[in-house]
Amino acid sequence: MGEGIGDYTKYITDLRRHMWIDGVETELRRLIWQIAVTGKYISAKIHESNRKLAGFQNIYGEEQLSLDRSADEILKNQLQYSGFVRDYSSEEQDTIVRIGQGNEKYYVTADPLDGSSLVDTNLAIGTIIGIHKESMMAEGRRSMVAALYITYGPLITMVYSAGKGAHEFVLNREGEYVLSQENITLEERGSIYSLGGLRKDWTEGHRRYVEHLEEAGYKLRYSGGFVPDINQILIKRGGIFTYPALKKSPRGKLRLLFELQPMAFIFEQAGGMATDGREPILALRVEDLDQRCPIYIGSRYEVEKAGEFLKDHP
Ligand code: AFP
Repeated sequence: MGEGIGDYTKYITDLRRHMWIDGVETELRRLIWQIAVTGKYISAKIHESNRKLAGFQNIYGEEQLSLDRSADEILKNQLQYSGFVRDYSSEEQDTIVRIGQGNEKYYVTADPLDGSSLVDTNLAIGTIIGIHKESMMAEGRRSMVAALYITYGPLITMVYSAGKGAHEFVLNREGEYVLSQENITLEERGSIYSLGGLRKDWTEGHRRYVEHLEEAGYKLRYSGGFVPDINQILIKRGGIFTYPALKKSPRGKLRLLFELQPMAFIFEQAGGMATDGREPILALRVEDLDQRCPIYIGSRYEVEKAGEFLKDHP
């Protein structure tokens, strides 16, 4: 029998086949694939790191970059001249960097290695990516076309959405991303909560909200790594992650552009919600690269309930 299309696709790794079947635009498909591939190189860097960070020298007398900066270099180099990326911005860059010729379709934001302070404890960490079709200094809902995160844990997994649902892939022994969970959909409510910030710094409204969850028997799950903590809420199909406004820092800790927008994009695609306690994250305009923002992200019940408590006790 001739090599029909059905035979051909079995040679394509699941990630590319999945995006192709989903009708993801060709250049976006190739861009997501290129970024997913960097996950392998970043993972290799994590495993080769010998617990030393920036400022140390390796045996050749070269300054050893911190893992964050190494991951950023890998991503930027992979995307430079890809033909798809006009501008690149990341937590490791002071400004938006023009890495293309200026006529490319997409703009990429990155938290190249979030949670890097956890590496020496061998806890899971991750890479967070946002893909925009116009300048990233805008509302996410208008500029974003895709988002993905890679979790470096016992397995390397990648969750992406290009606006057609949220899907998880696992990197297999052959170095291919194989589909593990398709069209992930959150329940109306969950049973776990992940709470950032110190209790003594919480506002009255946030404290009352947390007490409400505790009275309802929610289980605490918090590692200090945004990516694995968020990933747990998604894979367990519900619950809430929050890093709230604090008395001394009303904008909280996490960055709107590099951390919150991509996760909000994915969670909305999975039927969840993401707000700053009042407004949807994707409705907020990015005013500067380092803009921080409180976050309530997870299943609908918990995010809406947070809004009620914060409205009654600002
Ligand atoms: P690092 O990247 O410096 O490890 O910070 C991780 C992080 O930005 C995010 O991944 C966590 O959700 C948050 O900080 C944890 O903050 P706390 O240490 O204040 O709980």
